Amino acid sequence: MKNRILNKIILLLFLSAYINMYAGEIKGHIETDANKTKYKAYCVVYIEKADGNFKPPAKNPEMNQKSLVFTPRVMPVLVGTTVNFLNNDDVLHNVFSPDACADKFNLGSWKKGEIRSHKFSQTGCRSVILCNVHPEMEAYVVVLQNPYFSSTDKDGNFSIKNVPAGKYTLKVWNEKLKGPAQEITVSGAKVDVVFKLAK
Ligand SMILES: [Cu+2]
Repeated sequence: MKNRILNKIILLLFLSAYINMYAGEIKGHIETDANKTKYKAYCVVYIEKADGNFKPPAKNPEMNQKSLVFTPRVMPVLVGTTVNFLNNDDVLHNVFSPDACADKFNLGSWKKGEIRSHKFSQTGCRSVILCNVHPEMEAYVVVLQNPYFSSTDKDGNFSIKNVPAGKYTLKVWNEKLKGPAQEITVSGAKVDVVFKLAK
């Protein structure tokens, strides 16, 4: 009996080492029509569902307000993450979201150099972030089930590192454009993916 348990433990240890050995990177880029290239920079590529208990980062990610612009415009976060909204302008902003999945939060107004925060607790929420004072200000927080996600760079490139070996559904989110989900298998090597986005 003891031996059997021991064998099981050894098998599990080997299995987890094996899986780690074959963790890989998902990388690729976004393609759009020639008149929609600006959206390449504002995509989130993410694994829809992964096994595991994931903890939000110890340090809250920050969404800056500078020169009447939210930066980053699109922020992917693990569910349970608290986002800090930092006012870097001489004027007051009033940051809020009308979305129920983000508790319709309204942080009020605060001075330059100060921070107010909101915790995003609903997986699947794509919360628009707005300012009551400046209607042109707009950003998005994309709330995800696991930490295997990537924002695209200005050319639409993305990279998700240290993904455990396995089969996954890889998705892309953009405020305006859409692209089909892709079934991928991670097994040590790099997985190259191209998403073609359209309206
Ligand atoms: Cu504002």
